[in-house]
Amino acid sequence: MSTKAGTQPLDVHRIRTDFPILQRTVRDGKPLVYLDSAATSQKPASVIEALAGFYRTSNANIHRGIYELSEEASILYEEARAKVARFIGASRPDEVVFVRNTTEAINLVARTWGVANLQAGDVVVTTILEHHSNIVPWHQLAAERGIVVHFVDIDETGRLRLDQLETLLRTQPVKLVAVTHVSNALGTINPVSDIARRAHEAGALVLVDGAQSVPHLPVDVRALGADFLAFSGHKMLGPFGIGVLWARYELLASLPPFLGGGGMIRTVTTEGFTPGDIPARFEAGTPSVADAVALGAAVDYLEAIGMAAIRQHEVTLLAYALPRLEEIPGIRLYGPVGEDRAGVISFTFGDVHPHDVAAVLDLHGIAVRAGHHCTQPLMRRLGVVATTRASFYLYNWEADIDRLVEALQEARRVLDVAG
Ligand code: C6P
Repeated sequence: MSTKAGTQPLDVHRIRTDFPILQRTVRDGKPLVYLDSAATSQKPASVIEALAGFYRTSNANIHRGIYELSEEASILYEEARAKVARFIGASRPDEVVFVRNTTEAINLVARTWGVANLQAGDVVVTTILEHHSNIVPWHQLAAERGIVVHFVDIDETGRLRLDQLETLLRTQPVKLVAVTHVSNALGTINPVSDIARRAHEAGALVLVDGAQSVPHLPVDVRALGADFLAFSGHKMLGPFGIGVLWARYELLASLPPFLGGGGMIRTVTTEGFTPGDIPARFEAGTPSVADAVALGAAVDYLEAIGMAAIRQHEVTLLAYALPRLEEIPGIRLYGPVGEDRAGVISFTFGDVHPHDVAAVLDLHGIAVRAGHHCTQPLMRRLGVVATTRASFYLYNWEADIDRLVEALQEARRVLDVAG
């Protein structure tokens, strides 16, 4: 059977056998229901093996040794870069800078492009949907350099107020629009290519936080029209400790270095240094070679399944989950309903604290996240201190949602939630 998007439904049975951790039990023998992929994804055996295999057979420092192992490690590292570049539609591999995570990628932009280009009074526009990692670096520049940070609000459905963005672009000296592609708390998929077009017309650059989009949707940097894209390997089946900053070649080549040290220079004298070429200029010190190689294996895995099929799978799960959750008395769901919604469901449950809801679900073997999700401004905007959040990925299936709904029904009785 073909789905609406023309993709084949995922064979989740088979996919689940690729993820060793999904075979384990938790809390006295209960099968694990993992609904926290927005925090970090689980890893298939091929990724775990790529990581271990690198250390077993190819471990050496890169770009330094003139011996076979080092050459091999260097080739594997650069092959991983090329895979990531192809995966996101980059024009060339050297547009991909390996960093530790999304947070570091955004800080890199603030500390290089921001410091070189932003003066007192210049405006960075971000949004109320952002993760702290796309807020705090701009607050830091505001404190240090006197830039001004403006926040685009959301409407009652959890979608961005593009009219506010338009007004800011027309009336303020906006130099950068820093926006998340997908909200980690509400699941809102922002119209980033539209935002980029508007920003560019006003002469501003666009930074896209792709932490929650690159793992879950087909993302093509050219179609997106972004100038910078930041994302983390650990949310897309890869290991911790590796992430990506992508930027257009000419833009990246115009930036000063980020951290100083080995690997990022062309020459060093007692008087000074000249920076190296990109991307090495931004990869000071020994990089996370094995993690990059394993990220390459994660990209192979995602490409073999197909990003359109993964997206369609999450749409199907959402369509199954939302009406079932809505039926539970006392539950309040947040986020838009429609095609611009990713597989993230934040909710509150009567006046029970979200941590207590998550603790009860944990007793059923269900892993969800509760808290502010590193989006305190958004929580304040919604008038809550926290939410409970279930998030999906390619290895989740309807049985996981059935378990969640059953556990919430029982939690309602245990916690005495008013309907
Ligand atoms: N969100 C969540 O549970 P790092 O930690 O650097 O890999 O990713 C930061 C980050 C940036 N932007 C968005 C939209 C994110 O969702 C995250 C990470 C996790 O929602 C941990 S708070």
